[in-house]
Amino acid sequence: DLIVDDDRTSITVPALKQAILDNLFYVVGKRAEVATDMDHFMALAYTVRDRILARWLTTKGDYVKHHMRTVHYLSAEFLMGPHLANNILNLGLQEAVRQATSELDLDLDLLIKQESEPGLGNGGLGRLAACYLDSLATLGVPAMGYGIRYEYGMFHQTIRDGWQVELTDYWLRYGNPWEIRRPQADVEVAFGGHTQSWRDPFGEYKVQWIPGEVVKGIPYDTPILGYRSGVANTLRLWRSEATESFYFERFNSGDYEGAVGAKVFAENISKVLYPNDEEIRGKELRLQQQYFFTSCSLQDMIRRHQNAGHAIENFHELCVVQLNDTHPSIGVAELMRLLIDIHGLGWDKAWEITSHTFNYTNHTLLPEALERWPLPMFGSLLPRHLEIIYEINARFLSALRERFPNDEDRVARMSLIDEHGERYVRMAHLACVGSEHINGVARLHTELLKSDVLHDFYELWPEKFINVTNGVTPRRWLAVSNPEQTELMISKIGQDWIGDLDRVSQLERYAEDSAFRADWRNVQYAVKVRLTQYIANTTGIAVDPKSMFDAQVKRIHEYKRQHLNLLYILTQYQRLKKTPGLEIPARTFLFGGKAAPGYFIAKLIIKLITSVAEVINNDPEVNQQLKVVFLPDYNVTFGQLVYPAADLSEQISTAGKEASGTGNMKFAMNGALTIGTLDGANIEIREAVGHENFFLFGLTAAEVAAKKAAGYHPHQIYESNGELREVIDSIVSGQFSRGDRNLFRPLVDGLLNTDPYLLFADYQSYVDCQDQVGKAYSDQEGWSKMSIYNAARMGRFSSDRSIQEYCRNIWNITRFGVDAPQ
Ligand code: 26V
Repeated sequence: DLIVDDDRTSITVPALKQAILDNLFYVVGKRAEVATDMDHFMALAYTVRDRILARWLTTKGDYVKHHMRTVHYLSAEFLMGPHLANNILNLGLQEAVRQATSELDLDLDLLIKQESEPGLGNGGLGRLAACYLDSLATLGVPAMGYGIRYEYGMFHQTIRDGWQVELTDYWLRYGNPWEIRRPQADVEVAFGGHTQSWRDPFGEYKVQWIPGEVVKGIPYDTPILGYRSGVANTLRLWRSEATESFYFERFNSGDYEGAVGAKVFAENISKVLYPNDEEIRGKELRLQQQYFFTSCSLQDMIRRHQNAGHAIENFHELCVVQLNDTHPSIGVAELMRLLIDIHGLGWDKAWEITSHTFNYTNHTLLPEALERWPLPMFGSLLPRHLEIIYEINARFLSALRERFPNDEDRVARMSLIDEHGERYVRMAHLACVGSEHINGVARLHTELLKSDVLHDFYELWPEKFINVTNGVTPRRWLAVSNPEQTELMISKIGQDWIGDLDRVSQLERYAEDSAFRADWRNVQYAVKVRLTQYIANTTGIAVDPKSMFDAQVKRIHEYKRQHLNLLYILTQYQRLKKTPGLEIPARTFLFGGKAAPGYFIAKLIIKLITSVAEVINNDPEVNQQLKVVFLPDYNVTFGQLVYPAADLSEQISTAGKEASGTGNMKFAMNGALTIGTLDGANIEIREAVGHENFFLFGLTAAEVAAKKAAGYHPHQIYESNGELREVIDSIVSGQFSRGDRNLFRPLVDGLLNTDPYLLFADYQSYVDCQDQVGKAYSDQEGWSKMSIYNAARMGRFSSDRSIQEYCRNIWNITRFGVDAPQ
């Protein structure tokens, strides 16, 4: 009953052409003669959307009809990237659309570039959610993504005088052709006020929450296509609006300021994405956002569950929730509230349902990133939830005391309330207590959760802990972004690997085929030329596509150590200045990434990169061998350009700090070699591709911990390492700051005195390893072999594999695809 090809949605070339012209006229409202590239993009997007709708509505209907257990992925961020090219691929319309647009004299690649990406995420966590939606739909898993429709997404970055400057991201300016507003499915969310309790006629204790404010959540739905699966799942994002009643009540009683205030309060909630890596603690609007989208989503789930004819008592049998970090963990208390206060269940039944509904993914071990809310603020915004949390805590702690008698230290450590000094609600503890499973995102990360950050919870409930190593979608990150390599691969091993990445292993045998290696290099060169042109257009810097492209693109953070990369660049610079004509292979160092607006040292790292780039790129003694480029405004769209073009991938975080990394996987799939530490998923990537095809350096996580415990003295390393000393001295000398000896002092002093991320401890190991990389690159045949082995052994790192593990080990979902009940 899947009708996708009627008069209106036929996929023949003539029908596509007619549809583009019709949509241009009837939806965009333009004649072809005056239409802009943006108008043509919109017309094409609507043409593609029309061909998604039948799949979408059929999928929805099937899930209801077959009573399928459904995954609800709750995430404050979805970093989707542009939809058009991905949807065309997943529909299997690449050739037809190219033909249709070309017959209309339209440049398809130019139209694709018109789409402004929905940047509704910061980085790894938000992009992971997007890859997982792709895989869920591809595998035919009944699933829905729930989040916030921020009006302003991740800020845009420009560089002025070498410094980052932030600009707002009004991504909805030209309209969003992919979303459908569904005002009939709105819900109400309350804030503030107080609670009242009483005994009902049967003696039952009842509580009513009298809120201070009520806002409305309106869902906006975007279809998420599976790769040639015929399935389209839904991403449902909530927008906050004022409720008419609250607004008008105040207005009519003459309280105009109150009315306007209520409207501002409501509309602010979904206004802007918080840039993370910043001190979020104590930002009340952030807590409002988290509660808003979590409450909207849970109410929506319950309504849909009941509308499908199911009893509330069976909620957890049909609905499973994945908490993407602690951001939606207030959901544990909210589901309890909804079940008890609204649906009339008793505590025990409500807890049985709740604790079998939620699962929690942890994405970071950094202590400053663990969410805690000041208790007074929490209590005034969510008074009923605080009561519920106290009750959950009382029951949890009394069970804990039974299990571990006379261990009040443990009780204090594990309590949902932090009582050392100022009191806080600990969101990770709430998530752990309320969840059936807790998972880390790479093997090492999960082990460190168990031994460190969540050790007490692991001792109490070892069976809850499970690892699911991250993955990325080969559709967007290979087939869409690297058509040149994809075409070469298809010519040798067919195209099944796009939907089943384990099959790329068939590429292995071509590593030993010199003709194939030559083709592989030609493809790589063509892709690098593409990036070279983009760099010239955006920065004016001329780079040589024959040089090694050495790339580090990710958020700017001290633990990711962009400045360690810089120390090597400066080391090479000093060597070349000392020994003119020194033989080293030409290298282009590419950086991209945003610093949180309030993170001064990260911004100073950007300034140092751009300052070093200016000096090196303009120094004729070295600029044939070294180039440094900082590419502004790194985002998904730009990632799609840089991952395919890189020869070397920098994954150089301090061991134990990067939970997984996912850029590491995108690079390797595209044939880049990795220089990296034994951190996050690097460890598993190195195992998969073979130790001989990976450039390893640096301390292990255990060595890092031991070094810190023993007392780490970076200044001694500075004193005893001549090359390092010269590099550091050159930064302080003002050589890269037009004589200003103070500019980089905060950065350098931090390294000399504390160096919390152990750059100096890893410096020599990194430099030696980078020198080995240079030697290896000089042997192009050897390099190509390693590159092919990398690409061919990345099957495990498809997000399809990750999602299969979630289905099997966490969600208990065994039926894949609506047409294939097992
Ligand atoms: C948040 C914050 C907030 C306050 C200050 C410091 C700080 C540092 C990092 C973060 C990010 C936390 C969430 C996140 O994006 N984690 C990333 O998740 C990816 C997907 O699992 C994973 O690959 C990355 O290693 C991890 O950093």
